[in-house]
Amino acid sequence: MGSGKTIASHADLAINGAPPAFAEPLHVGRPNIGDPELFLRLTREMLDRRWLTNNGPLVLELEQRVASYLGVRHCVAMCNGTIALEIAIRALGMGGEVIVPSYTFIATAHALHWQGIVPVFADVDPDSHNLDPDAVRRMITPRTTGIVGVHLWGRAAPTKELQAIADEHGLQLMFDAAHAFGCSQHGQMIGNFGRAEVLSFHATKFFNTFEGGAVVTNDDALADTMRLMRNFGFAGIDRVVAPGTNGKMPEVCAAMGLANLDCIDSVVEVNYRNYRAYQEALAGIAGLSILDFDETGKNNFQYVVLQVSEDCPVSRDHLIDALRAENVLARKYFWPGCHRMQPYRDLYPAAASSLESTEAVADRVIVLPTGTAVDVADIKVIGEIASKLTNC
Ligand code: T4K
Repeated sequence: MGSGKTIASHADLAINGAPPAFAEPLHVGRPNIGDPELFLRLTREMLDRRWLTNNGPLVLELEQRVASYLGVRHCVAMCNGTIALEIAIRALGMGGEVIVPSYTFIATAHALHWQGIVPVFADVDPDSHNLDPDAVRRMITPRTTGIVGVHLWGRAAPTKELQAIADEHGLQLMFDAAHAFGCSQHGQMIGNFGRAEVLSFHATKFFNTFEGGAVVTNDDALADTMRLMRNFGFAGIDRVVAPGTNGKMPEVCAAMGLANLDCIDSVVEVNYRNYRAYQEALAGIAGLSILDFDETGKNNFQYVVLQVSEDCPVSRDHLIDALRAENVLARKYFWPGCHRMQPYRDLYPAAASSLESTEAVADRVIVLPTGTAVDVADIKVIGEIASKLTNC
């Protein structure tokens, strides 16, 4: 809730010494809590059952409900999205070099590097922020084994073009769909593209299980392999048939997922309302624009992405500082790009030369607070702050 301060001039801005517009911080990624009573009931029942993890009934129910929501054959629930990525990458037999965007959360690159695979960063399309298929083609070498596309902000990557490249070169294709639960492309739910897609149910995602994630796939054998890998390679009591890790989702996380699943439509409604309110509040401000979504398909609208162009009278970083002074904790996701973070910066110093659009996009984006903890009145205040800041 806003503090009620009037923003009539520059002097009213917190960056110029005035009190902040918001008494409490507005976060990007404040968790949405669907049905707390259902969560508590499911948790109580879990405690009574004394079945806390290892493929318990709540995890099985969540897997079945997520799979049917997405229209996909298998959902393999995991302890988080990063382990889900690692397991999917390994189950697909990727090695050598794998092509990924650099403009993504660092987990996408780390999930490869962690397993001794070289992430080869391909540039993005500056308009969509997703992988540019031509750039992907340019990065293919004899050592390339796969492509990990990312549906950034929940906006689908160019799945058809990437599948064509994968087919032509005999590469594995999977997607990091951490942002894209509940989104679609060409009438098909995300979760059905490539050989597998990875979801994140982290607390900051519009649908959360505290920590959690899943790999979804239509490939029966791949799902079996990933279930083995998730549970140390156990194929039964005392029988280990393959190397594995511990990627299991605990029951309490599945309880949270089930309590949130019934409410996702109402969360999406709030996210959509906020997205439209931001568009309205920021309309007409020189140099600022909200990245739009294709409303002919399904979107979760969980990220409101503001782009600050070169003709904006103030810099992106000044805007961030000024918003933070007002207690609007906007973020520079995914600045500066994985290739400018360690260890990749030292390992692959030449990568930057082919990532011109990645750097340009990373330098102009601000992600704004949204979700059920943010209301339209808050967004109007943020609009007034931006308007005063840019009206030099
Ligand atoms: N691939 C992609 C493309 C991803 O974006 C991610 C995760 C992954 C893979 C990996 O999935 P997981 O292994 O995480 O399941 C956050 C999240 O931690 C991360 O899950 C997410 N992407 C990324 C985009 O955002 P940070 O470092 O920005 O988180 P943090 O701690 O700064 O939290 C963000 C804001 O949310 C803060 O202002 C505070 C607020 N917050 C956070 C938590 C956890 C709350 O208000 N309550 C909370 O409980 O990475």
